[in-house]
Amino acid sequence: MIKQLNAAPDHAKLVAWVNEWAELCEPEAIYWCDGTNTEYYGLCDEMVKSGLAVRLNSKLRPDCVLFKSDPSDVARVEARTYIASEKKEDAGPTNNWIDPVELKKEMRALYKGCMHGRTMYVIPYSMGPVGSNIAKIGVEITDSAYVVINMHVMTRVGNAVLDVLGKDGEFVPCIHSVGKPLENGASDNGIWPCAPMDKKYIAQFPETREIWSFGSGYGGNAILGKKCLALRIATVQARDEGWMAEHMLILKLTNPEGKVKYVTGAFPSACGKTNLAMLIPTLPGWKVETIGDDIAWMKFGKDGRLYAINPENGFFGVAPGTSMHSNKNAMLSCAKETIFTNCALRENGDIWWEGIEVPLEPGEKLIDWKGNVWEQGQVDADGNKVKAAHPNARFSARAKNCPAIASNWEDPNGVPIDAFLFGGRRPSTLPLVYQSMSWEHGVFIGSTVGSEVTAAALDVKAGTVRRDPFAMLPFCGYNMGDYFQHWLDIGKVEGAKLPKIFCVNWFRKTADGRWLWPGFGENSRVLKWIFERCDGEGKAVETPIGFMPTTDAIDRSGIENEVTDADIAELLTFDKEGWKNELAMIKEHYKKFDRLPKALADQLAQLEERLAK
Ligand code: O2Y
Ligand code: MN
Repeated sequence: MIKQLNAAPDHAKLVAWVNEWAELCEPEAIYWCDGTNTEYYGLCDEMVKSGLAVRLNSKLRPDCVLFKSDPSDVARVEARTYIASEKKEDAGPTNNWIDPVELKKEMRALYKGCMHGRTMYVIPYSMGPVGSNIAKIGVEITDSAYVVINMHVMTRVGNAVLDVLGKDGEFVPCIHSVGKPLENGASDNGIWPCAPMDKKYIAQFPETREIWSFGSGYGGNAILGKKCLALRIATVQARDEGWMAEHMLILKLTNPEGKVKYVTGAFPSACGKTNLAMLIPTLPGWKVETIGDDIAWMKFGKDGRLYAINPENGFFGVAPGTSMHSNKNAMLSCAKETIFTNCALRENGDIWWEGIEVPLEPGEKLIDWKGNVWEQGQVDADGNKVKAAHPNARFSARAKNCPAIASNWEDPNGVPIDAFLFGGRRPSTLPLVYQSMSWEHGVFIGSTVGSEVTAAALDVKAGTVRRDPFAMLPFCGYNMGDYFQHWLDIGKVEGAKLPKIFCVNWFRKTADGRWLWPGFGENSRVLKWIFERCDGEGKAVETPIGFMPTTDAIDRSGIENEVTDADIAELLTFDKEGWKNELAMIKEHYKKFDRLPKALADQLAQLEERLAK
């Protein structure tokens, strides 16, 4: 008999679905999450007691816990992430496709009895402010209390969501198990439970809008509201319902006169997306406030503008490299009530990671993310530096604790978007900023986003660009060519007052490898030009790639010595030869897509013509 730890809600379909999974997974007990602090801290206490978590020093880091994962379970696993659409071509050439019927058969066998000795938690959650007409409801079943507390931070959980669901409301069913049954009264003994790599599956079923995840307890593999629902499943819903689900930050930009613009931005990983969302402007009088750092859902309002909500409730931020210098607001967001994963533990009971810019005591010994004693400068048997924190170590911090969070970040109607930014790490060719010539040209820019990869790291030719269109390659739940078409269709909606589209590149270097642009808070100078362009102002010249600022259009007051006249000229040069090479690379990139819209092929041809002039 499965213990019922509390009462099930009055929603027949939901209860039947939970019971069906309970029958298969055979948990010891079922618990319906209510979303309260009592529940959250109770689960934290349980995990601290059982050795799965460490409570941090409450004076230094109040109400914070630290987890260390299994070394095999430290990131999203793209190779085990599937789009299980009925037809392979609907997943497209850039997704891992798998037959849904076969997969369900295989996964059902894995789920059989997988929750022995564990509690099955049922988490009703809302992506977006509860009750917003842009928000969506999901219900995640999981056997991981770590997932429950992360869902508390990253989504809105509990009774308020059940109230919106009522007796028959729609929800996206999400099933998750760590895939480690506890037989005959065994316990985890403080060891992060997960299954071996070949048993891990993160599966999205776009036609039936289901998510099935097995074997991993980490991040986007297990916290199913985030990448699985808010992107992979939501992209499909957005396509069918005429809205947009994007891998974009949302920021609120206020000028010295108090005028506001809302800007979203899509960047591949390691481009400082969270830093931009929480930027502290160096330009006097300008203000940036955060609406979201990772995902934007946008719907047309009656006025024809796109209104965006952040479907999330927190930040699942990369810890290494985050410091009071690189992102003060992120550091303050995780000053309390935060879940840390795979960070190092200091003797004083605080966390530490590479790049935190907090000096350690001389000779101080830490516990590294693997649980070993660690000292600064430590090297392994091959002479490589041992890292105290895993490079993908994370903080799960509440958005409400971010000092830069905008007062209207939870507006259920969303915020009207003025500009879309696309960008990548491009040491050459791409200027600091330029504006698209049209919506279609902007979609072309989005479809070519990418970052240059370091030749040494990947054994590739220097200058190779890894393309990540719209920063959506791992997150689009259907054929990427159809997704491009959806963007083009959005541009044709009658009466639409669309955001302007810009490409930014904070990562330009000189030929001898010097950064040309200081980045961080100085990026506010580029945001200022974007703000002006949205108002039909801001000096620009038309070039074959789009509208580029004149060299005096970027406000360099106070940084003229750091970014010289020569530097800004280089940052804003149209590099014809570089672009001819870029064109050839884009042609190669476009060959990957089986359903490339004609409008994008036309954009490519038009660029080629302009470059030939
Ligand atoms: O490794 C993970 O599971 C996290 S990945 C992630 C987390 C927060 C925001 N974005 C991402 C991403 O991969 O885009
Ligand atoms: Mn992301």
